This record gives sequence, C-alpha cells and structure tokens, in this order.
Amino acid sequence: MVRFEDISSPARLAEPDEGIGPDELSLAARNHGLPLEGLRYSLTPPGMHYVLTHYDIPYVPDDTSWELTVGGHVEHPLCLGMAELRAHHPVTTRVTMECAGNGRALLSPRPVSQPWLLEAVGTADWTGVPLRALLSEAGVRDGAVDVVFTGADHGVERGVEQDYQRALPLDTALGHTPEVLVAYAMNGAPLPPQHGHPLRLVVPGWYGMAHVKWLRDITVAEEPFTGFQQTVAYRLRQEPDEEGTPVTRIAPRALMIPPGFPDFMSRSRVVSPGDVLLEGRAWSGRAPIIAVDVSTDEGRTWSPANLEPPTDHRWAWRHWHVTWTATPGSHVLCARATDAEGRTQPLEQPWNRGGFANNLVQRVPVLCAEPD
Ligand SMILES: Nc1nc2c(c(=O)[nH]1)N[C@H]1C(S)=C(S)[C@@H](COP(=O)(O)O)O[C@H]1N2
Ligand SMILES: [Mo]
Repeated sequence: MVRFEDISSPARLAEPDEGIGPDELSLAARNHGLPLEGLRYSLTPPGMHYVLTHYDIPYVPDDTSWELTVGGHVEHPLCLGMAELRAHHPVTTRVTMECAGNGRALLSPRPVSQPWLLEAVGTADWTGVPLRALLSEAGVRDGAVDVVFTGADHGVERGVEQDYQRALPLDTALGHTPEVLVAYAMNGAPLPPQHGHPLRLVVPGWYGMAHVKWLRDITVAEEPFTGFQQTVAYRLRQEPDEEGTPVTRIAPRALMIPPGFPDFMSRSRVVSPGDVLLEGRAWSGRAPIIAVDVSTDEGRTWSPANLEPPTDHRWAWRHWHVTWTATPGSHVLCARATDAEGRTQPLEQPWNRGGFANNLVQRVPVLCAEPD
C-alpha cells in the first residue's frame, strides 16, 4: 500500500524562529534563481534564467517521437510531431517570466515551500506556434470554457498524485495579447531540458505557473478545470479553508543589481565613497512600467531613476539607472516600480498563505567604507 502521507506533507507556515529546513534546502538546490548581477543582460543567458520544477525534469534526449495532442471539446482532434509544429508560421516574443513565489522566503510568517529570495525571474525570446492557430485547426466547439495543459512530469504534492496541469480560460487562450505560444525555442535554440524541452506554453504577462513545460496535451474542456495546481495551489488565501482567488498576472517589480562587491557569506555589499551607478530592471505583467524610484535611505525619501524608453518588447523588463553619491556609513538602498495603471510596490509585505505575488520593495544593505 502506497501511503503518500508518509512522504508528502500539507502546506504550512514556518514557526517564528524556524530556519530553512532540509526539505526547503533540497528544493532550493534544484530550483535556482537569476544571480542578480545577471540583470545586466537584457536577454538572460539560458543557464542564468531562474528554474522552477515541481517534480523531475523528464528525459527527452531526442524529440523526434514527441507528440502534442489537442483534443477534448473540438471538431478535429490533432496529434502533432515536432516537425509539424515547426512547419507552422513561427512567432517570437520576448517575455519576462517570474515565479509567483518570488520573495516568499522574506515573508513573515514564512510559507514553507521553495524559499525564493528575489531572484526567481528571467527574460527570454520564446519562439513557437500561437496557441490560437492550433485551437483554430482543431476547431473549438460551442460550450467550451477552459483549455487544460498537461506536462509530461508526474509527482505527488500534498498527498495528491498528479501530472503537472494548469488551465487557461478559453477567452484568455484565444484572445490573449500577445498570443499565448506553444514554444519550442528559447533565445533561438531548442529549449534546454530544465525549461521544458521539447515544448512549453508561454503566457506573456502571467506568473510562471501558467507556462506549462514538457507540454504533451492540450484539452478543451466544457467544465471549469479543478486540478490541484488550479484550485488548491496558486490561490491567494489568508486562511487555509478559503476558496481564494487565482494567481494570474505579474505585479509590478523593480530589482536593483546589488552595487559594489559582496562579502562571501553574508552577501552584504561594500562600495567606495563617491559616485556609484545604481541600475536594474523593472517589469509588470499588467500595465507598462512608467516609473522607477530609488531610495538610498531605506524608503524614507525617493527620487526618480532614468527609465529606458519603451521598446518593441512590451512583455520584457526595462532597464533603469541612477547615480548615487555614496558617503561613508551604512545605507539601505531600495527601488520601486510603478505601472501605467497606478500600481506600485508596497513597503509593507503583501502576505498570503502561499507567499504568492509578493512584490514588497527590495532592500539592499550597503556598507560604504571610509577611504584609507
Ligand atoms: N510541467 C511543468 N511545468 C511547469 C512547472 C512544473 O513544475 N512542471 N513549474 C511552473 C512554475 S511554478 C514556474 S515558475 C515556471 C518556471 O519556468 P522555468 O523553469 O523555465 O523558469 O514553470 C512552470 N511550468
Ligand atoms: Mo513558480
């Protein structure tokens, strides 16, 4: 008899003084973030892009026998090989992707899960077939409500054995701007194994959980999808028994490349007195970023940073910079993004039990050393 309760624990919050345990450490060792100095690249080198995988990375050394099925409530179910998918008109979109749990380990109380600090983000050029084209080939029948995406990875989570599955409402699947992609390339090369080789979904502007990797099936459903990753995980809840609201689009965030040089263990920063370039990236999956403000006194006063003008890549982060004249002593630097619909980053933690969509402003403690 398989007893999942022996190996699979329920969601919980850490005790007030509880450190990161072996379970969280084993997740953190598998799922790496973007080293923040990697924010210098407008397009993240693939090995630097953050990775989050709930179960195991499927082994697909050769994609020639990979099949994507499209079925459910459609006129003509499809079964497509990689060559057929590549023969479709390709679309490339530059997308900043962020894990919904980014910032979780900084919350108090801390939801026990993948313990991200702030680095669960990356930007890539994703190339593939518009989902809309595949759904139109299959012919969605009247009465469809959701489109369910299934990955080839399998596991157990809080006692529930499952394939990784997520759904999009049909109107999002068909009407999303820019198009949702069934992607087979990242930065012009086949997807790396950890990013979904050979196929993944890309939903520009949405948190990472929607971008189903190792995509093997698309099913059009007449009933709302109630799978684990849709109705149990990835919901904003204050209490465990609440229905909660779904996690969808990325809240605005600015991150700063920590300036100067780090201490090995504490990663505290050291800068020299004088002019210091403060720079980073800002993004939002809701409305375009219109401002980034920087504080060098822990959020008491703010001044505007120079924001890179809008580019053709609306769904990618934008660079910002400002010069700071550092004076000897300890400082806490912060950056805060605001989007065109007036959303900005809070100074108090936005808390929910999953630790999702938390865009609390970053704090970067810096020691400015006296000259010798
Ligand atoms: N099949 C599958 N797709 C998945 C996941 C997964 O575990 N399995 N993790 C999701 C989550 S939570 C995130 S944040 C993104 C991470 O994508 P990346 O590893 O390419 O950065 O993939 C999403 N797609
Ligand atoms: Mo995630």
